[in-house]
Amino acid sequence: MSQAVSTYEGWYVYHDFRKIDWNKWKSINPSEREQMIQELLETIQKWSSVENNRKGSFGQYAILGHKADLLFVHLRPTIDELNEVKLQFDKLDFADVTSTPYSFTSVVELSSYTIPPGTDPFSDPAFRERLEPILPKTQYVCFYPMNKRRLGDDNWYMLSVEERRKMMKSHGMIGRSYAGRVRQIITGAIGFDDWEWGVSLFSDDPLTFKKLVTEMRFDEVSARFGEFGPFYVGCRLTSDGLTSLLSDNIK
Ligand code: 76R
Repeated sequence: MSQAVSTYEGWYVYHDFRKIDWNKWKSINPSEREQMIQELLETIQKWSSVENNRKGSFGQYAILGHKADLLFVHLRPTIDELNEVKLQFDKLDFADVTSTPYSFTSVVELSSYTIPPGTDPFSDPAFRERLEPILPKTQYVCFYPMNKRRLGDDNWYMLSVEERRKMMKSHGMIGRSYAGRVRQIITGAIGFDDWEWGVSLFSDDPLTFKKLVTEMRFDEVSARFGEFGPFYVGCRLTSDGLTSLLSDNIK
C-alpha cells in the first residue's frame, strides 16, 4: 500500500452555478422584478460581509456559454454555514426563476508534498491565510473539477510518496512561474462530491487560464494523471453589475 498524502484543510467551499429562466424573469412585472433584485442584493450584502471579520469569503460571477449564467462562490468555516447559505438563496423569490445546472462542494486543501518534513507549516502566518483565503478580486474566474487517474501503470494512488512529490514539485514550479498573473485555490472534494478536486483560478487576463492550463497539460502529473470535468469561465460581478445583468434592456 502506498502512503496517503497528508493534507491541511481550511474553509469549506460551495460553488453554486445558476441558470436564469429568462422567459419567466421577463414575464414578471417590472416593479416585482425590482423588488426581487433588492431582496437578492440584501442577501448578497450579508454574504459579502463575512469578509470583514474573516469569517469567510464570497464572490459572484457572470458565466459564459450555455452551462450557467451565474456563479456564487461561498467560503465558510463550517459546512453547516454553507447549507444555511444554500437555503437562504433557495428561499428568495429570485431563486424561483433560476435552476442549478451544477454545484460543487469541497474544502480548501493544501497538501504536504512541498513542505519539508519536520517543519510546521503554521509557523508561517501566510499558511493559515492560504487555508482561509479571501477570494481574489480579479476580473475573471475559471473553475473545473478534476481527478487523478487510476488506470494500469498510470494509477496515482499506487505511486510512492517520493514519486508523487517529485511530480508535484514540477507542477508547483510551473504554477509559480505564473505568480502575479494568476491565483489558484485548490479545494479537495474526496468524500464530498463527484470529482476529487475543484480548481478555481483567478486572473485579470482570461488568456492566462488557457496558457497555464496548456502548460500544465504537458507536465507529467497532468499529462499522465489529470482527468478533467467541465470547464467554466466567468467575469466578476459587482452588485451594480448584477443589477444591470438582470435589468438592462429587459422588454
Ligand atoms: O501550494 C504550493 O505552492 C505547493 C505546490 C502545489 C501543490 C502541492 C501547487 C502549485 N499545486 C499543488 C497541488 Mn496546483 N494546480 C492544479 C491545476 O489543469 C491542470 O492540469 C491542473 C489543475 C492548476 C491549474 C494548478 C495551478 N494542484 C495541486 C493539486 C492536489 C494534488 C494532490 O494532492 O494530489 C491539484 C489537483 C492541483 C491542480 N498549482 C500550483 C497551480 C499554481 C498556479 C500553483 C503555484 C501556486 C503558487 O506558487 O502560488
